[in-house]
Amino acid sequence: MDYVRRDDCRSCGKPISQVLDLGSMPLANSFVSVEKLEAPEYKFPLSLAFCPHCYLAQVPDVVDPELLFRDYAYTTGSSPALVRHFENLAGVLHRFTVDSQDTVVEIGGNDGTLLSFLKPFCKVINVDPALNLADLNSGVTYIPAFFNHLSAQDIIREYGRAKVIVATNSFAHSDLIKDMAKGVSVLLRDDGVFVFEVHWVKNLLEDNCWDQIYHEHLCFYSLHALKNLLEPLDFHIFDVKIIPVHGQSLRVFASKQTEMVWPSVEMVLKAEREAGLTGISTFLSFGQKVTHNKDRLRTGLTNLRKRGARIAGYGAPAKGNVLLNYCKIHPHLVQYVTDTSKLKQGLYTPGVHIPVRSPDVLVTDRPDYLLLLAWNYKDSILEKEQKLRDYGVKFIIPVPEISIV
Ligand code: JHZ
Repeated sequence: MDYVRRDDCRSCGKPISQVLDLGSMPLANSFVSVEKLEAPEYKFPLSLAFCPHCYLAQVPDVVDPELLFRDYAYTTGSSPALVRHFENLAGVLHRFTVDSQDTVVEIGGNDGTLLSFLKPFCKVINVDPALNLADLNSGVTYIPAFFNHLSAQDIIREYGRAKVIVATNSFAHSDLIKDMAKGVSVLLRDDGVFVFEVHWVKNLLEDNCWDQIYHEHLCFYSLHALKNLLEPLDFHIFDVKIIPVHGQSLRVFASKQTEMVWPSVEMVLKAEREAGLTGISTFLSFGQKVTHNKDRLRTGLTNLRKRGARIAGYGAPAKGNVLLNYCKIHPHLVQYVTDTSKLKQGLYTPGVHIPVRSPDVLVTDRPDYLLLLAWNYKDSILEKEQKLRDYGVKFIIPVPEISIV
């Protein structure tokens, strides 16, 4: 089946409650070729739910992962800020791999950006279901598979157990998160460390970055929810860092052995309690804020167009496609979007079918406004595009509140 909707929590199994309905949504990374523009597209309900028992915020709408991840348009290496981030993370992981025979396994390692920084020092394996990304992983062992307890056992048979297992965002991409965690437990050496990064639900709510909600992102974790998920599986979360990635993310360190727990863990838990992340009312008011943001953005763009302004989009991230579709922004409002990824250029955004072009077009065609869909790189993009801004091009930042710079 292509789609199922669950009414129980994927972490604790108890009933969940819907807090936001984003309607029928195409798959956020399924860019469309010109030949397929008239063909039917996959669209599925998209909503957010909260589990009042273990505090996991989650998308209950589960799309077959074969449709989502086998042919993947997103490449990490297309965003220089992210490449720098992974270089930094590689430095952190390198501290846990003292021996050149140690193995680092990455779950969902995409184009191998992170592992490329580690491959001079240890053995590196990328387990990622995308069939189209294998060739980008030079010098990295690439296993085109979904990570679960079965693939973990296959890896042990062929390569042995891992000193480090790392997952950046992919730990939020699976419906079967307990199975993924069990796979980590099987594959990880007893003295090993599981390091993962996930978008922090506190940031989702406070910075109103609702466009991060799509079928790939099935879990929006708090540290509370992560402890409730991982501790019964005998993991100890011993450290956590708040990092400025995709808004704000958590970098979590867990092991199978009891380690000294750093004060950071209690600090994050305290911040979450104060932010109301263990109560459903916080999530319900977020839902209302999202509807308001959608209405304002659509009205604002419509008014600009009525006054004759030309608007394009900057970046074609997956989240941008959620924003364009939920706000019903068609090519009559935003003529085209630009993206640095060659895999996206020449295609059309899913659902609303806005053409994706190379950023080079902006040198000659200067629109009046650029809707910043890749808002998570705002600072670096505004700096990089200073010349365009000097020519009078304005950037529209859609979240947390609409602003024009
Ligand atoms: P970016 C991806 O989401 C998908 P996306 C995935 N599901 C996930 O979990 C999250 O990451 C975490 C372009 N760009 O990183 C490059 C420019 O054009 O926000 C990218 O296509 N010019 C794995 O897709 C896109 O924008 C620029 O100057 O929301 C950014 O995508 C820069 C900096 C980026 O992730």
